[in-house]
Amino acid sequence: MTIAHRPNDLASFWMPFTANRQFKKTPRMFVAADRMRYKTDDGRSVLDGTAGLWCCNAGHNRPKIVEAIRQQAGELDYAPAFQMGHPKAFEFANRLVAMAPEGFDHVFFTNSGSESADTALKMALAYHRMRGEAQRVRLIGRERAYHGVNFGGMSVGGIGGNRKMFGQMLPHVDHIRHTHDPARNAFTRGMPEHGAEFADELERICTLHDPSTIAAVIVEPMAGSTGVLIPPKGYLERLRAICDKHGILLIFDEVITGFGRLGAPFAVDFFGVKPDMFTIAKGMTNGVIPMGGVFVQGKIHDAFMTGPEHMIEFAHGYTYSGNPIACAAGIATLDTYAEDGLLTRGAELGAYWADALHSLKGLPHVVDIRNLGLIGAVELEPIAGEPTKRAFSCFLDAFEHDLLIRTTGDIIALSPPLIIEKSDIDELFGKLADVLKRAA
Ligand code: PXG
Ligand code: PLP
Repeated sequence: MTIAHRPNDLASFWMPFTANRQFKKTPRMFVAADRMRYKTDDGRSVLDGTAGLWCCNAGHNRPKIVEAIRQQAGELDYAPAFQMGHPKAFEFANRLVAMAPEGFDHVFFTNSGSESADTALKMALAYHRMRGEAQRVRLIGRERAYHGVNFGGMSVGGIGGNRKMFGQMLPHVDHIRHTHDPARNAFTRGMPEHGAEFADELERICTLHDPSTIAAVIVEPMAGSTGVLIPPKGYLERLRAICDKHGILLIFDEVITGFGRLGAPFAVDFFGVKPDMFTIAKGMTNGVIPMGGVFVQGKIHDAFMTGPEHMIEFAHGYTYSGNPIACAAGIATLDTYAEDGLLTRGAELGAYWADALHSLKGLPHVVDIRNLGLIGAVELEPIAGEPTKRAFSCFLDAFEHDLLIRTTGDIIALSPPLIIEKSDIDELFGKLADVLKRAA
């Protein structure tokens, strides 16, 4: 086939989180996308099993979103984010607050999940300082957590490979253990039974550091990037109780779980546990335009609204916070989610999805399968001495057979657009079963 869209020199672009040398020897290029399918530069149609990178929740090329972006670009392309406003930012914020769980009255805009994580951490530190508790400087994360790649999120993050090259990071950070416990929970459908007590490690850390020095605990309510770790029953409630007891803020990172991924608008709705703040990105604009945000409870926002009125209350923000085109895309995204019923579609399809996913049990190398909402993970036994190689080979083989999956370590992660149909689910798991049967 012709490769008309392929650039003739791939050297200049240093690709993110990519095996650059491997990629540039055998490039994998998408040139178009519509709904559940990508099109490759050699004309193949590839089923999107990952909603891009967990972000295109309404699928691709959705007309309302495309049109909103076109219109906004021709009407108001950019307005200064600091000390100036434009109507779409306020409209989008109002729409978001209206759909957020009760109490999350304000939203701060960023451009990515990484910026959202760092923004939330800075808010937590500043909040305590505004209230006269400036000694609360510690931030607690969790092993295997992903909160993006900026210094704050990396520091509270817990994926060793993302940290080890970068020196000391933020001071005053500690981590509780992760919740993965395959010995007790392998092949669980939905939330695992065992492991609520892993939250008690926070109490130990409080004793060690003196809880009055801890500003915030940040966790993904369901850890996505590390390979889909689903919180054990009762675990998040216990974290909340320990934070409450010691006056510590609890931050949920909903960059992946937000906007319908679990079958409810947010993980806060799904799990029924309320943090003090939560971050969003990805599905906020259907992944089409970069945007992120932090929802905060009224008490957080209000603590800043003191002092002379001409003074800036929170010395933080980005050139593109509330960018008009991003806001227009976001509003159209929310309309699309509502029209298609996507924020609860995961609840309707979840059982069918889980049945299809768990039918892979017994195939070669499969040591665990996990699911929640429209998320799935298949954990493989690593090749001895060559971690990640088996899953990466599966990724390459799946792509050659017209299926896009994600892998992290030796875990295959699935998170399709929420518009997925039962026939697509059958196709996805049929293809994946063949991949696993061929796997070395
Ligand atoms: N927090 C969480 C919980 C995330 O999942 C980020 C922050 C960072 O967002 P940005 O927009 O800065 O990338 C994320 C991003 C994967 C994968 O395949 C996951 C993410 C990004 C890319 C790939 O697991 N999560
Ligand atoms: N670096 C320099 C030199 C800048 O002037 C700015 C913003 O004005 C930034 C970084 C931050 O950029 P952004 O607001 O897009 O995050």
